Amino acid sequence: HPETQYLDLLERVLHTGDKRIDRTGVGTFSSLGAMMRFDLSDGDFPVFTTKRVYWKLAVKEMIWFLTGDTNIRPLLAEGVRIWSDWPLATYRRQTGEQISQQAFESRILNDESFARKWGDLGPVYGKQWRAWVAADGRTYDQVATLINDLRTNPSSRRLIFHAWNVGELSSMALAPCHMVYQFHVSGIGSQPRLNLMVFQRSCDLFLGLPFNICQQAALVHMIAQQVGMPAGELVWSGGDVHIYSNHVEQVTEQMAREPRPFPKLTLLRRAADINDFKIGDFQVSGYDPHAPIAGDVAV
Ligand code: DHF
Ligand code: TMP
Repeated sequence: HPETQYLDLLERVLHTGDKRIDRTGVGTFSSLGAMMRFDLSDGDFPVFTTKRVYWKLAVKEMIWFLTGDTNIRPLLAEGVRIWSDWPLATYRRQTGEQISQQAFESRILNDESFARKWGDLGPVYGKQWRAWVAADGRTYDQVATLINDLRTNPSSRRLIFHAWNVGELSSMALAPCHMVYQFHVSGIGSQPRLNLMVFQRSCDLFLGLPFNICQQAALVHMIAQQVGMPAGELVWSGGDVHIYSNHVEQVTEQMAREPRPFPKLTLLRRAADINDFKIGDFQVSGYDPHAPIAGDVAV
């Protein structure tokens, strides 16, 4: 089962990882370098099954990246709370007000000028993907260029979008984790298939990775539809892959579980373009995971 790659990685990092204190102060077991491959053909959708993964949240996050937005307000409007902790920490630090997460989120939702001031994460993924500002002063839409190149020059070795904009890192709430997306078309001339390799420099194996794999798979399915090719393979590679010390119990429980078959993804509609996908377009069938396992995110 392909999910065994993940369970094996958890075990390796837990047993051979280097124990250290990280930026957040929580502490991790950390190793350098990992790779996993997932077959996406026939609608296969790698949503891990050894705990329930909230795939809709992960896909909504991907749709949000694709809009180019960097404010958490539209995420909250969709019920996605995974990015609230970072602007909340900034707000508490700068105002000294011990506002609850819930109260902060309602203010972002109900007060547009508050949201503009406190809800923005800086020039993170969406900004770099859709409107990278270059030295020549021009703005580059890397995603639109990618889709155009896939249609006109599928054998290119430059089918990339990248988020590590060095000059803007210091104004981002969090430096990009999944930073390089490289596409590849195999079977040109006979049965073309769209493949993606991702490089993720830093990976929270318990909370981040299950979201990342499923949203990256969703992205391949979306772009594949747009360029008229079936989805092929997702190759995921990681730099600093780590398990937080407050996730060890959860991960140990998860490693004892038997993976079940991955679900299937059907895109119910042909989107007019890459900006036009809605969560309702994603139909997932046959997802039968083990019970959820909760864990705190290190901020
Ligand atoms: N920081 C850290 N330390 N780890 C991360 O994975 C991470 N991910 C970020 C931003 N910063 C991060 C963005 N993605 C969750 C999942 C993905 C994510 C952030 C958080 C998360 O907490 N998932 C929970 C449930 C979330 C919910 O129901 O709202 C889970 O059990 O999967
Ligand atoms: P860092 O910037 O100090 O590496 O911290 C980022 C943390 O967030 C790290 O634990 C990796 C994790 N992360 C993911 O695993 N996936 C994601 O998509 C994001 C945004 C963060």
